[in-house]
Amino acid sequence: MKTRAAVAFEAGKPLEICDVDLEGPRAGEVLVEIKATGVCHTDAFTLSGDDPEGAFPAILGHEGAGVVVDVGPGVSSLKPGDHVIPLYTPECRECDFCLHPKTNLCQSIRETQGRGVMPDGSSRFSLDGKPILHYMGCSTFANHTVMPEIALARVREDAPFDKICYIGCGVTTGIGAVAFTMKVEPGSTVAVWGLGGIGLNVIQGAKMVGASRIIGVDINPDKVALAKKFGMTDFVNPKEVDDVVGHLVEITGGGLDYTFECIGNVNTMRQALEACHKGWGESCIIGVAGAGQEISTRPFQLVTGRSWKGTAFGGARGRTDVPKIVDWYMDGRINIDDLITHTMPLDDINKAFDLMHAGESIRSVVLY
Ligand code: NAD
Ligand code: DAO
Ligand code: ZN
Ligand code: ZN
Repeated sequence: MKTRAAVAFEAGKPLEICDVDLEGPRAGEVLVEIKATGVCHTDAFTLSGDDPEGAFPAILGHEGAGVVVDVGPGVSSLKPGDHVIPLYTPECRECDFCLHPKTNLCQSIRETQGRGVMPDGSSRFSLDGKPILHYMGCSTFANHTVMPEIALARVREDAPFDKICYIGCGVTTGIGAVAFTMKVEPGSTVAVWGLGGIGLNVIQGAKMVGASRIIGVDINPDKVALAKKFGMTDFVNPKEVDDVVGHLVEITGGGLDYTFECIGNVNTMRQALEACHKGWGESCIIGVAGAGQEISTRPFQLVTGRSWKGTAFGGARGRTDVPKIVDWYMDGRINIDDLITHTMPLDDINKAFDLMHAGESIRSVVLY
């Protein structure tokens, strides 16, 4: 079949809207009509050329929601008409990682997904007979995509696609980092570096679990109003403070119980670790740093009881946890609507990247 897609032909160039060829689902695969997709910082990171796994031409996008159109042989958990959220972190429920209680990093299709192909090693997308790569196993910047069954979470049918698509990455990453990865306890103090599409979800996660103080750190003061609405109690602008770590340690009487880096900057990762309380503070890296970059701190920071952790997709096991997070949204426990600041048709998708780079959007959502 033909489907309309935004194709990344090469790094650093705008996406091009094309009618591409899409082959139907093979064994264990599912054809999905994407109804809405968010545009995440990680798509921009890959398009920039900084992503070591980034390969072109590709159809980017990993934060979608849609409807099952067709299933390949052997697919048993999904049928046409089911509403689904694509998962860039699949959940096969069989591999050593899925069976281990401490990780969500299913490895069953990791190698092929990282190369931009389906588990059988081939791509379903092509243009003029030449293959176009998949991206993060999802490729939601196409009106239709083919995905492995194990990388689709079935969700309730009354949930709006234009909101729940954000659960496919940003919402789950931020809230999950707090609730699943770090298991922040009620009454904890929390600081969040970067008040963007991920950091604001960390803030609402921290509020949801009952954190007593939630400090936001960002160089853009325009983010303050929304961050306060989501639960931020204090704001620190590094441009107005000489020593961010010293300032945070001082205003918290010794440092934070938990910190989260949601920027992808190795200097702020160090700040977030060193602003943790001596003896027990724990820092979580969420931001993805550029290829070849390294983090550093004095080892004594860890010797004296601070811990450095990281999270992918908020530690969520997608097929199990994503439907629950959709329920949290539908029950009014989490706010997604106020984070979706812009919507646009696929033809205008490059505007979503411009808005992101200008710091004007939290989330842009493309509606098909
Ligand atoms: P964003 O661009 O929406 O937000 C980044 C924020 O950081 C902005 O508000 C910006 O003003 C602020 N900022 C930039 N430099 C700063 C500095 N030096 N000090 C303080 N604030 C600064 O980005 P996002 O969509 O929220 O994504 C954040 C990071 O999370 C990215 O690196 C993205 O790739 C990563 N990410 C990780 C996962 C995961 O599973 N680990 C999932 C999704 C996204
Ligand atoms: O299993 O080795 C692995 C990696 C899984 C990929 C997880 C990616 C998480 C961070 C990228 C940002 C997501 C938008
Ligand atoms: Zn993302
Ligand atoms: Zn698995």
